[in-house]
Amino acid sequence: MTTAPDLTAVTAGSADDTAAEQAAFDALIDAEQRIEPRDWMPEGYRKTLIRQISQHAHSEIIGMQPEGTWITRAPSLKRKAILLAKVQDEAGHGLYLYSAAQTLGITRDEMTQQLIDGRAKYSSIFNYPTPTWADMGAIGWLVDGAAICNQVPLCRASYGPYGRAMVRICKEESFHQRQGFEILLTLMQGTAAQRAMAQDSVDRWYWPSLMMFGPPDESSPNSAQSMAWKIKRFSNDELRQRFIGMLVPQAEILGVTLPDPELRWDEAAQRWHTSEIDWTEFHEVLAGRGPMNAARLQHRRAAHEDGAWVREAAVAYARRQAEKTERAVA
Ligand code: BYC
Repeated sequence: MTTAPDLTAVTAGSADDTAAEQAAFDALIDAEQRIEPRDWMPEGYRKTLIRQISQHAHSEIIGMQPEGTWITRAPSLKRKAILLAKVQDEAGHGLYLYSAAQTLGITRDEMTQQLIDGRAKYSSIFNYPTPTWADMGAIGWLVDGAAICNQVPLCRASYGPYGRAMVRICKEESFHQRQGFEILLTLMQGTAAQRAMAQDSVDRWYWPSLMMFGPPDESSPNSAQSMAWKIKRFSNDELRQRFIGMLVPQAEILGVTLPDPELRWDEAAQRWHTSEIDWTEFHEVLAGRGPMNAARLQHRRAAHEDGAWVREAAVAYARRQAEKTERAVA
């Protein structure tokens, strides 16, 4: 339904022109200025942004599913209203991000097709199940907490539409994180069974939330270039460390235990010492073999097919409106 902007005018040119354009692009990046959709940009920069922003958009859209199943089962009207608002925010984030990616010359239809065909990646974290209400707390606290650590620096991403979209998204994520923390706090102040449910949920979500930051720096093929282009501002491991530092005091307030017996602050190395993350599990999930990969994609595909009549009706309506305008002008 959407058409890609014609970018040939800003990408074509002689070798001299290209060198001058590259120099102008480099100067903008060096000066911490923003690159805007109509500015010249290297093809690799465009592709990297389309890859990252579309994966991020898909994550928000698929990320509605694990929580969406709890909307009808939330334990009170107030909890239901809050969860409904959070899931709606995630749909909104997906839409801002798809719009930001569209400014780079890919259509919404292409991105959707890549997702439902299983060709696109989305965050590994959304391939885990949500069997208990406490999972709504753990997702808010850990998953949105990790998202904030990862995404606050993205507000300064060099590509204007991405950085600006992230500002609003981060404000909303911070509300999401607090609501998750508050769900866990309430459970931890409840009965023994509620405390056990909260701890079990933290045990299941802790390691996958650390995987959200991506592979270790030495096995992250995209980091160096993305940091040079100032899309990413910190490495995967730097952000993971920052996240652990944020969790430790909060876990103490909650009264939950982070499920890593080796976790401690290493004063000499000035970093958190942790057990080894299970990278085999991470790669299995990325390869589509996580506990919920197939169900998530199947659900998204079915929703897309069920919505076909809405898209067709919108196109037919737009056509009729255009014909009406044409007749009025004639
Ligand atoms: N899951 O070279 P690397 C949310 C892929 S939604 C899956 O380090 P990069 C929320 C990576 O794509 C939050 N794939 O890559 C929503 C790459 O593969 P390709 C989602 C992963 O891009 C609803 C390969 O591994 N957040 O908060 O430099 C409810 C090598 O990695 C993952 C974002 O999308 C992963 N965890 O760095 C609640 C943030 N990690 O593309 C909450 C924006 C890595 O080369 N994205 N891969 O085939 C980023 O900041 C970066 O893309 C990453 C990875 C840090 C994730």
